[in-house]
Amino acid sequence: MVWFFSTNTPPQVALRSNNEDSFLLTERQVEQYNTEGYVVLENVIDEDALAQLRQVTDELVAKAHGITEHTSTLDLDPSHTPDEPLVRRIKHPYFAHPFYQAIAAYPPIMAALSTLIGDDIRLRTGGKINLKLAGDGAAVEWHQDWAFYPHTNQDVLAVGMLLDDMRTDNGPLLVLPGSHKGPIYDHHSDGVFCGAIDVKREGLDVSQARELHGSAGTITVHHARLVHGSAVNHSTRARRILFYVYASCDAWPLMGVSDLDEFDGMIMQGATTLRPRMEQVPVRMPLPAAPNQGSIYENQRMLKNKHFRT
Ligand SMILES: O=C(O)CCC(=O)C(=O)O
Repeated sequence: MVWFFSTNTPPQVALRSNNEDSFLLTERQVEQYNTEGYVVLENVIDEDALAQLRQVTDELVAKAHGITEHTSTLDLDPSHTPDEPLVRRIKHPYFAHPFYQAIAAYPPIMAALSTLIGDDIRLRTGGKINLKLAGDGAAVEWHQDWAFYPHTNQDVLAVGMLLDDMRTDNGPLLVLPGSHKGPIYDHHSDGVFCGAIDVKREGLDVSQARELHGSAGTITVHHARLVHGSAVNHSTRARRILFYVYASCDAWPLMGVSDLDEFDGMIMQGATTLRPRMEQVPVRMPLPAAPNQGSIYENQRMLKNKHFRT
């Protein structure tokens, strides 16, 4: 594996071949994204990159040995102990290791996304890896990413890079097809943002939800407004996914930009603009903020009527 570092360009992952054009989406895949709000793309991450992604992740997780509290990178499972470490999530991996920076700009992923949100692509935030470990890897309650970060237009999506095979038994990502065209549901509990939908209270029927499956190296792409979640992993196999959110460079966060250099420093491809594109989009602001900050698991603790059994 070769990394190229320079002060001007993000590090890059070496490709098996210069064939990123073959990752441009077909009309049918674009149509699926537009009508159903998601698409699953197999064999996007090649074997070398996947091996390195797993290795770097294992190294980070090993740092949980001996610690008692969450760190800025490691979100610990409630049953974690210093001797039997259990990490639930790696927070902001982009800032934790250069390889995660490289994989964020992986050319096949950029090629695939350019067919959906155009050639000017910005990474939003440092991402996360949900580890959903074997045994009882934590559920993620139903939610819409848009509820966390509304933008001026909806060319905003999340990419999930599968480190492990994802099947029915290990807590696959569940999506509600077409829900990205519906309302933005209330993600509040007791008047405070909790990052989860009380599906009973909101009258949201999730019985038609679909499981997303794929082998390690597959990527999932879902629209920021799509309702999604995932159940507990009761299997003997981990289900680790690296999630990155990308937006068209002209989609600006409605919560504001506090540091323009940092914002523009996350452009993976193309050019910035100071003229956000405005669309008529439904919005509920994620305020007042959740008292339990740190990760979605902490936020969602506030939800009273949990859908997934823990
Ligand atoms: O890990 C999962 O299954 C879902 C994760 C997710 O949607 C999130 O963390 O926002």
